[in-house]
Amino acid sequence: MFNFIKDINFGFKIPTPDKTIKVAVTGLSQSGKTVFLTSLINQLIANDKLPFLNEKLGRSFVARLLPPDSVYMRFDYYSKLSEFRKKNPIWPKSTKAVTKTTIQLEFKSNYAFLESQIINLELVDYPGEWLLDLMMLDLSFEEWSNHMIDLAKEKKRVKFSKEWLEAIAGDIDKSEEELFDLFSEYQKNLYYHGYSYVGPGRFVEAGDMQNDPILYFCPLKDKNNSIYEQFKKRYDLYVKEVVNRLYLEHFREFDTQIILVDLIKTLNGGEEIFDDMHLAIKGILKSFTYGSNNFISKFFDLKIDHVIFAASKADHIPLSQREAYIRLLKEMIWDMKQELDIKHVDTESTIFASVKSTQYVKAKLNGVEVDCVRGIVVGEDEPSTHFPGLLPKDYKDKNFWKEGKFNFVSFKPISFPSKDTNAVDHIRMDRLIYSLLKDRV
Ligand SMILES: Nc1nc2c(ncn2[C@@H]2O[C@H](COP(=O)(O)OP(=O)(O)OP(=O)(O)O)[C@@H](O)[C@H]2O)c(=O)[nH]1
Ligand SMILES: [Mg+2]
Repeated sequence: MFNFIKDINFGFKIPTPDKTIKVAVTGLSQSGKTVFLTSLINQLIANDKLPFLNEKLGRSFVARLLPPDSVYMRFDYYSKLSEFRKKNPIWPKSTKAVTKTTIQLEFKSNYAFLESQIINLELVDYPGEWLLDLMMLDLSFEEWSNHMIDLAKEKKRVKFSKEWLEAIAGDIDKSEEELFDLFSEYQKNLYYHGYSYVGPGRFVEAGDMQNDPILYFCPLKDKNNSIYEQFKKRYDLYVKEVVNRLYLEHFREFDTQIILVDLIKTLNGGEEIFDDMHLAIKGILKSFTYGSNNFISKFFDLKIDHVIFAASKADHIPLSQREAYIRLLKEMIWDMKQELDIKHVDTESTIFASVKSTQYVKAKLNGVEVDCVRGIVVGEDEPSTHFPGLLPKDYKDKNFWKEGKFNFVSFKPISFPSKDTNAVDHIRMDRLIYSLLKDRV
């Protein structure tokens, strides 16, 4: 370990931590995990825009990024940072591998005779679409097939699944590869239309498994079909070789989980997209183990005892609608929170923006003054002002989905400051970081 550190000439001897906080940064694809991690590191190192955190902690700290360990790929903060520091920065690419980053925080004691406290904050970033695969670990091919076929027959999905459903009904005259193609086209189509509950992950984004025959399967109900056994075999292989390996390597040891939720996408997409995301987040939640609070589990197999649900991209929401945005998050997660409460898991819900890419402004709409956001829309060069629509006071009234025509646009990121002593503008990142650290420092 120390040889390794010496090799890359890290420049200082790394102190042993008094405590390590292991955080799984989870959320569906494009929910904002990678941007969150980049901003988090940027904020902690600069510590110039975290008033809430500093006030709550009551002690000063310095943060440093530690070199990678040998198991995980490194979260490449510095190349992301240099992209963000450009004059016209762009958002990072979708994540294709599991990466880890460790930030070491050194808290100075307020008393000269007491030593500093050292906390390692380990954070793991995932490709969003892999997370849903973890559900397959608990499902046999038969169970998975029943579940997926029932889902495909739902009214809202039939328009995408029709061709594939027809192909697997009755006597099948398509090849195994053709069936795979139809099913994966259906999944890609769902994804393209804003659905979150899609998968298996490698069917949507094959990555290094492009053209791998292991993928040539799809859900089937008819056990008498000659290809049933073959599909079952490939499913079992996929679960064993792809999903289980991922789980064993990357999903076991956490004490805290952040679940990022992209509510902006649901507001644009409407009730179906909201309900589908709800289903998908519940799916992710199933894959992690919760509730520790006992001596044995603390030592042998960490279990998550703290879950933070965080709605990202809050810079799309005018200031006056923040409360309504938090209520929408609570609407999304209420049943999951209830389940976690039963397991004595501490839950929180919050909203934030990693990179505040808009300004709050007022503008006249049909002669009425309304609160808007102003930023540079992706694909444009000059800033423009946007009124995204009005979030309701009460989400119980389902009419809101019908009436609410929301039009959230995608904004370009603002540039990160060029010095390490200045962090990028954010919304409530200091509260989120405090939630990660509280009770532990
Ligand atoms: N305006 C704004 N947009 C954001 C913010 N964070 C993320 N986004 C948008 O959300 C997109 C996805 O963010 P990522 O951090 O790459 O999402 P992810 O969860 O890592 O996605 P995967 O790697 O595909 O799983 C970005 O490309 C931006 O368009 C934010 O703080 N403000
Ligand atoms: Mg990512």
